Amino acid sequence: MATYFSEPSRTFGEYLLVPGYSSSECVPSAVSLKTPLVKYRKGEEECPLSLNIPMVSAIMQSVSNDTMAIALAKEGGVSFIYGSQSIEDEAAMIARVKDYKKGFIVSDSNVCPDATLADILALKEKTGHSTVAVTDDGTACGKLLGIVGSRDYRVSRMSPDTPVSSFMTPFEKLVVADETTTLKVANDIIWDNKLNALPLIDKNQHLKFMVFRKDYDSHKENVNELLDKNKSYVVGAGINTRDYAERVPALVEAGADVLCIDSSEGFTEWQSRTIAWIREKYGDRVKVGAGNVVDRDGFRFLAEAGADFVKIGIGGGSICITRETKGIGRGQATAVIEVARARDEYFKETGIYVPICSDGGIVHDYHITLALAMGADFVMLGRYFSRFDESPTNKLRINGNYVKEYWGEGSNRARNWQRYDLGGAQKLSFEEGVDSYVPYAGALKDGVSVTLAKVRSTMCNCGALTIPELQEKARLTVVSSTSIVEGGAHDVMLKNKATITE
Ligand code: RVP
Repeated sequence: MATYFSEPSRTFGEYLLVPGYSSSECVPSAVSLKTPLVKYRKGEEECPLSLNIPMVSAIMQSVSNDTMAIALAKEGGVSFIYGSQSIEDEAAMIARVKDYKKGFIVSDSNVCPDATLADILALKEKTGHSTVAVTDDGTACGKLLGIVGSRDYRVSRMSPDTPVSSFMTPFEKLVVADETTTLKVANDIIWDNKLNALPLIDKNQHLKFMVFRKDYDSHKENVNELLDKNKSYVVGAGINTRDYAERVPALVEAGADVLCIDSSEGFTEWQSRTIAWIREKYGDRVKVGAGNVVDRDGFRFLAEAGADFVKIGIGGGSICITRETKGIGRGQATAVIEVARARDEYFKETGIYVPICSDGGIVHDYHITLALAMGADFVMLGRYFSRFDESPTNKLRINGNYVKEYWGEGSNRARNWQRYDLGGAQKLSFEEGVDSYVPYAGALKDGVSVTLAKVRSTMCNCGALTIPELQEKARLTVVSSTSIVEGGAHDVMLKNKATITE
């Protein structure tokens, strides 16, 4: 006979934290959000790889590219670059993150000299950046012929088909510097010459980087940034259970710090085979997470297979329709609670702490705090990060509102069949995800800082200054549907929705 779970499967929105005592020392600025990313042994002084904030970005085409990875590592988290692309392209993204030099930007707005004013305006709309490099071949590393800034043209007085070469600031009039210039010297040149941007070129006049005046302050502000021992940003990469023998070596070679098997269902022989292959080839040197699972048995299976962390969540993602199409999954809160117990039990038995990640279904910022309180070591977010400037997707205006595109790996747009692969035909037989829009939310740095201010504040309300302390002290209650209504603004007329008539 089938097994029935005695508890219904619940999600984050059904829980609240009940405050505990907070002393005068329990203030948000004293909270540490440091958390382990990969497994460690009891007694080991430090986890081999930790996060400075408990957030990682989802292994998705519409979320985690190199731009996202750099932005998130600056804040202390890690992106897992999506694996549903060619091995070469994924490795190139990893290499770009590792090669990234703080303050030195590879120009993302470039045109040929025969481009027009209309092209400049379209590019500005797409990237949001007003400084455009004019290079002989229109690429970020072509021969630099000039720069177009917003002061070089007047839209109201110029025809849209005016060629760029007639209004750009030509190379002869530009202040440029050699590619070996340090950031400090570059910033001095910017200040001395009152520039907005300084192009750095090689000896053949080819563009290498841009240094922007507006970035000056942000270089100094990233107190939480997550760096490896060579001072490059830490980055993760998604892999699958099919082409790992080719993909893993390429990603390791490119410098990936941690890998994760990306699958909708992780309790499979395919995952244990993938981990075994990695262990045989690299021992413990290459770190690899696995998942997704939603219960104790799934966790134990992956922990015993040697996973460095285990990811939890089936069917809870905002773009995911797995539960509707296949009838499998589990409420995210229930899954996290059970897997956290299994993780603690495994730690007691073996002395090995295998971190767990709650993946998907974070709708409100406080859901992150709930996930941590329920035992997650960190959370993976897709929708949340897709809304920011740094996600790889287009920003559009729909019905007067700015939105960004966001699509699932199981949608026809991504067609990531390896994520849903059960060893059959190499294709996506039916969709398990949708293609959607999400409200645009500006710069990642600003969004993450507000989110984490809320997390720190709630932790203090629970009397906790660290994530382990929160997990120990948290007191959680299930809420009734009526009390959920009580939790929002109610029985008042919201000012921004009310129409005043005299
Ligand atoms: P969310 O943060 O709620 O948007 O969920 C993101 C998660 O959803 C991903 O990390 C992944 O586990 C899952 N996902 C990605 N694609 C799909 C799908 O197409 N069904 N689901």
